[in-house]
Amino acid sequence: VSPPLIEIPRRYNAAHDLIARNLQAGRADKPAFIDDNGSYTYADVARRSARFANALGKLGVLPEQRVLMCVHDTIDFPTVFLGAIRAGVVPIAVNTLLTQGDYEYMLTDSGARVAVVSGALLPLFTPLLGKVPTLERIIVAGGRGDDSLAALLTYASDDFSTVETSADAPCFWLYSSGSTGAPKGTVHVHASLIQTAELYARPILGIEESDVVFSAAKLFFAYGLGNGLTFPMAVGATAVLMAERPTPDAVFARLRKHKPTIFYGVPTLYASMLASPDLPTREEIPLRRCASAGEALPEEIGKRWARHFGTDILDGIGSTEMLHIFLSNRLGDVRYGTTGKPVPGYDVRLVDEDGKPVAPGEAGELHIAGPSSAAYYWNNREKTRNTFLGGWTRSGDKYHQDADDYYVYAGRSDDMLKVSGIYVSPIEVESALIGHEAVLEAAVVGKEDDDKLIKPIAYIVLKPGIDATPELAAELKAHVKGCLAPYKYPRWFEFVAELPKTATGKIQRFKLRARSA
Ligand code: 3SK
Repeated sequence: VSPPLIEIPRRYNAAHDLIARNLQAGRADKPAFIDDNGSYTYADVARRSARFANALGKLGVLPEQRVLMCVHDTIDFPTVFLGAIRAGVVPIAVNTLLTQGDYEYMLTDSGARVAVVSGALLPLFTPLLGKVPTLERIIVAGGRGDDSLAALLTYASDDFSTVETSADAPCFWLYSSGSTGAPKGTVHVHASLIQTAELYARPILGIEESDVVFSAAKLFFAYGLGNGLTFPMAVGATAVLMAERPTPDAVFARLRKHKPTIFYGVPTLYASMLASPDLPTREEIPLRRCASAGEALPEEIGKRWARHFGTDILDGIGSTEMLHIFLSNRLGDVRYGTTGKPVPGYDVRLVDEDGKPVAPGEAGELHIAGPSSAAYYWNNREKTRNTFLGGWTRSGDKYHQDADDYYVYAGRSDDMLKVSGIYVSPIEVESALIGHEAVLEAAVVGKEDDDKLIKPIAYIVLKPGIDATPELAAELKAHVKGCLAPYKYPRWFEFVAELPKTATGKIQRFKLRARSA
């Protein structure tokens, strides 16, 4: 395992660094964030975060205690996230699309005393006050009343001396969901945010001070947090925030209005954008970099995007546990259909079920070692031990290397299908299906046939205006048989309106498996 490439001082506060570096560089008056209501300079971010840090003190929240934040992408997100970190308090940014039961679990598990919640989500949280014993107060982001974040900020002082923290101290958490079991509070330390910016954003993405960035992936997701907060702040760029759901139309409106130079999305979004008649022309938007993660980017989508915009999509993979992307394509070296090569500063290995390195070309589980790895899972020794192995972190993703050493995604370690005694990668079958002109999205899982033998079943989302017919199913079957080894074709086809996905765009195969059982 390589030594870290970037040294971080022992006494280090991540939020202080991200703010102070911009003020010291003379960027106080430069827009740091633009949301649907306005534009906020680096000085505004410094002031707002200082006010929130002071407000937490007034509420009696102490360093190392937790604040849960369920906040849409507006200026309130950086205010709360950075303000808490400056106060030595640990923010837990959670997915805004979950159920009341999920939030109850996270509040109970984390013991957060305060929750900051976007107004629209308040009905899910109010019943938890009194039910979750540790929860004392809910602050409403976006509102105007006595309980609002706006009121708290109005009455707090701008003067705040950041609490001294250690580079290795818990800084923030994100909840990571597996295919089974309760979500895990993933504890990240102060040094990790800047490591992801220095290892991935600067050298691989090539982000610069002059960039305007827009991430369709939300800030509560590790991918979005780096894209829309850490990376622009690390270099003094400007980030566009969007509270709305990232539909193609919502994204197009921001692209046209703010003209970002860097865009970050997930493959499903790229595919829907390309399928839309309202896709902006390359002349309308000065895009110079695009990134994708969350699921493997189909080759065809990457190529069509690059042809349309004249800019490649840099497909990569990261994880909540590693905080951001550790394997990626890079500028001038994009091989669509692969996730590229390791980001310098990270080591990767492919291992078999016994933890032994696989033979060249064979698929194995991807393990990663690098300086942005989470410290542990809160309250979960067993899963911590199972995931964090010495310096290595298990990803649960299967990869193989092609003849030129590019990494090719082969599904989750538990997704591979054994059909007639031979492994079939559902991803490979999906890519073949997506290559058919009628198919927008496809997901393949295993289903038992009459003999209780596993065979592939395909769930298909068709492009708008195309009818689901038995003839089309037969055509798709023939298409896959024509592209892949004959045993790999799906034995059944189900046409669906949409695929079940996590907030980050990953297909929830376990739901499809349950549906096909
Ligand atoms: O899903 C991913 O590929 C990803 C990328 C960056 C950060 C976090 C995640 C989960």
